[in-house]
Amino acid sequence: MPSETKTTCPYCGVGCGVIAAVDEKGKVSVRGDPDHPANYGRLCSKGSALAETLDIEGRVLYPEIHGQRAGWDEALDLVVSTFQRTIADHGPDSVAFYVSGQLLTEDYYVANKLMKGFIGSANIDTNSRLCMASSVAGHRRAFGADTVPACYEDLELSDLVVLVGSNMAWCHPVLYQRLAAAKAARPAMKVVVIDPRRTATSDIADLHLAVRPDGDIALFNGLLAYLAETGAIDENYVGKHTSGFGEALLAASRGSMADLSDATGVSGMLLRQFFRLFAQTEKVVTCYSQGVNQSFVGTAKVNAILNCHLATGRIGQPGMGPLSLTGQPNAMGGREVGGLANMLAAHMAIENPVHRERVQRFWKSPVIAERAGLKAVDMFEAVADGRIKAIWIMSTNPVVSMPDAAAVKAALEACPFVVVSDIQKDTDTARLAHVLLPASGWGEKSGTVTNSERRISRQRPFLSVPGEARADWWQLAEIGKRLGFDPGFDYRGPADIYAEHAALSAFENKGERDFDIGAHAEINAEDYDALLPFQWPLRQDGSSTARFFADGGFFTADRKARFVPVTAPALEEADGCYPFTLNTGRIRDHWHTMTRTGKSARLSGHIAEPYCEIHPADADEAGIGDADLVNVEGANGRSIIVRALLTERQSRGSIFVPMHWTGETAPSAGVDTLVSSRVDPISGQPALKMARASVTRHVAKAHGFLVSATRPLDLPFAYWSIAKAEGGYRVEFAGDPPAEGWETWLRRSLQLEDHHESSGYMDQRAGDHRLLAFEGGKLMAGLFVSSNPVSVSRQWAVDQLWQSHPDRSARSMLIAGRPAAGRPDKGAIVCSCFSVGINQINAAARGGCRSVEAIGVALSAGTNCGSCRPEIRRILDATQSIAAE
Ligand SMILES: Nc1nc2c(c(=O)[nH]1)N[C@H]1C(S)=C(S)[C@@H](COP(=O)(O)OP(=O)(O)OC[C@H]3O[C@@H](n4cnc5c(=O)[nH]c(N)nc54)[C@H](O)[C@@H]3O)O[C@H]1N2
Ligand SMILES: Nc1nc2c(c(=O)[nH]1)N[C@H]1C(S)=C(S)[C@@H](COP(=O)(O)OP(=O)(O)OC[C@H]3O[C@@H](n4cnc5c(=O)[nH]c(N)nc54)[C@H](O)[C@@H]3O)O[C@H]1N2
Ligand code: SF4
Ligand SMILES: [Mo]
Repeated sequence: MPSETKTTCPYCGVGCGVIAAVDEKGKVSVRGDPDHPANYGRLCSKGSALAETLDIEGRVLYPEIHGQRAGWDEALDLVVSTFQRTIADHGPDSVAFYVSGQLLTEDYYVANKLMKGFIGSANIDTNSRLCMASSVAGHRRAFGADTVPACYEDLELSDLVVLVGSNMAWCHPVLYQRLAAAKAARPAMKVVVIDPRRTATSDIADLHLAVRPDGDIALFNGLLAYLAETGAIDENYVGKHTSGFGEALLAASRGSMADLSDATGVSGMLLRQFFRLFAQTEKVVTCYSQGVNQSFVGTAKVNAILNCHLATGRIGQPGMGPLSLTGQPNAMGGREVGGLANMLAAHMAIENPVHRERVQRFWKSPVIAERAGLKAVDMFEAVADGRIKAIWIMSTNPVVSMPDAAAVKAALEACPFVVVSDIQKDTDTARLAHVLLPASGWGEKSGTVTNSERRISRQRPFLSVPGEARADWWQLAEIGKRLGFDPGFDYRGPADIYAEHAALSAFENKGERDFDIGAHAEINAEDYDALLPFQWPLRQDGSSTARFFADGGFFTADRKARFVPVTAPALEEADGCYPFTLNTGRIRDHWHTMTRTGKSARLSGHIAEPYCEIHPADADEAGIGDADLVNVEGANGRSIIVRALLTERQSRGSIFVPMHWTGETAPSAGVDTLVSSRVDPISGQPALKMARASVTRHVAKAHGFLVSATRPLDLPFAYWSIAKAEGGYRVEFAGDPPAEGWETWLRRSLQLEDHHESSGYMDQRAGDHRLLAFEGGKLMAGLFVSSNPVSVSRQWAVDQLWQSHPDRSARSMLIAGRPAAGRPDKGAIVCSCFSVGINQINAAARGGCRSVEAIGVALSAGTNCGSCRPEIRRILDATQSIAAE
């Protein structure tokens, strides 16, 4: 019998329950936990592929000092002595921690306690600054606390779900499936998507408003004005539980419909339809994510949305309310422990002296940070100009994910002391560490995470820890003790830390703080291990609430919510040199900088190369064809090279580039090198969704595609991108031909030996080269080079790796890069669970399959995790409309 462990998915903020099974041979498999209230058994493509990402390839196994293996004592002592010396010479603000919403609450709690209560600086910030800071600031302005008032069930109970700046189908897929299922069961329910792009999420939308980038404030202000004009305001709620409505309404007065249409980029007709729907529907949930938060006016966008819900009293009741979708698995836990530089702990405020005194007394700490510390962008600027001289980075990869990433890299290169805790060795950030500390990863570590609906769940270990990796909390506590601060850090395990965190949440909390899990203040290790998922608050007396604010009770001094007057910003007009707005974000099957999802061939098969979505008319004007490579240049003069993807889903004048590619996977495609570090002045969150850029065709002498059983040692090309494939790797590249010649390069780079036979074809004039390498008749490598982007059936070529191709005729097919007649080419993978390609779906559609369900019956596609169902629907729609033409 395999042993089974209930745990929580380490990716997005939906926070799905996972059952991990380990069989007698140590093989891991995962499935959704049917009892977990976030997912009731469902998992998306990333969750389903978790078992494929647990190998130890590339893991950091031992502490390293300057790239050399070291013992834990030696590494920790070096961290302690350097931090101590820096603090003694330059004060506590000369050191910093940059942490992550992917830490567990227990890790995060210890990091925050050490920095704010014992080192005495608030220079601890987190990648949540790039992610949730505007929501936190918006909540605090309106509600007096960072409270998420709604829960997931509200999506199912509502009659109108508005998704603003959220690509839920790809980024919160299980929640999207819950929404899609609710809409299928109750077709009267309406979905509105507000996003400049027509994403996979908009496929279930009744209305898609392709808002102008950052046109959201104008849109929601327009809505507020409309609600007032049409008598849709809940006067009773507004009068009893809020203040400031008049000012907010004054700021929102919208001018003519034509002006509003200009400001939002949405036609008057669509705007009216949306306004009417919102005004006439009582049960409305508005979900929002990075299209709202990651903006230079992110906090104002959040308040513009909250204003509409407060004005209609649609908050805290079943099926109603604003719902900020959190990105990372523990974005919420980080907020609860106060992991942001401008917060304290347990939702207390750093600027409040009563709170500071209370936390210090509870921690029995020698000091307490007196003022907010540096926010992420400022923090790396302080590293660059030498104010910060020692930094510890945990569980995040800022050299890739921060705006103005090249400057962040340069800052860390120049920083006297960089400590990095990670699970993978070769990340772009880990490479710059003076001290690299091996962290235990998902499946090895133990603790809790909080999802978007305030639900706390356990992550439990089911694997042994490789090498000398150690939990993040342990690393932090060891430093605390070595700095002389025990007993403050003398924890036996995560249960002790969790109990302390719970006790602090209830400490002198007479209902004036929302975050209260006092019921667990004395939890023991056994009960902690058995903890079932629950929503906070869970107070000492056992009372709880699934929703907040139906009857007011806000966390401001007068317990009333604040309307915040917001005005739409002037939007920049297109600039002659940089005519496009550059939008960035995520793809379905990869997670951020791919250190984990990049290990899975299945997940890498969906989209295997960095790309730039551009409207066909814009591409046409710029002389760019589909599958061309393009240079995308940012207003800072830096440029990246990515593949052009022409699509009408993209609005004109705007391009979209995903954030996932790094120095390890496609060094010329790091989009954050182009994004400026402009931030929202209130939240400090960078405007990652909006940069200015130009796009031109990238000219290269040679374009190539390589499938290989091993990873090439070098790729000496201006552009390359590598992805895991079943049995090996797939590589796209472009640049000058290698000086040593194609064959010599290939044999050297793949370390092919004499017994590897090769066969090939060369047409010097056309610049075409085809080289194949075999071992005992099995394909080990296939290189396809041409003077233009090569047309090779990618998935088919990948499928040939390790296959026997004994005779000349089989090999000539390979050289042609196309399957022989009757030998199927699946095409690009759509369903990663069952490896079903677009050509197979098209063929099934031509054969009579008309629905996603029918495709499921015929090909199994879409029947496991369901993440690809929106794409299957889109492919069917396209084939049906072609048939109708
Ligand atoms: N597959 C996958 N899922 C993930 C992640 C991942 O890496 N991969 N990461 C997780 C994390 S940490 C996060 S934060 C979430 C992010 O989840 P989302 O916020 O849903 O994802 P993004 O792709 O960043 O951006 C969402 C949308 O905002 C739109 N947008 C851009 N500008 C504007 C604007 O001005 N107004 C409006 N209304 N919309 C705009 C973009 O076109 C984009 O479609 O995803 C989480 N889930
Ligand atoms: N252009 C652009 N940039 C963006 C965004 C965008 O939409 N557009 N989104 C932003 C957002 S919302 C986010 S959240 C960030 C995400 O950006 P990052 O946080 O930089 O990305 P990740 O790849 O998730 O980095 C997590 C790191 O932690 C390591 N790790 C995994 N598990 C553990 C562990 O248990 N312990 C330790 N110590 N390490 C571990 C991983 O190997 C990896 O190196 O990117 C931001 N950057
Ligand atoms: S939706 Fe997918 S990535 Fe997010 S928690 Fe669930 S299984 Fe994990
Ligand atoms: Mo995020």
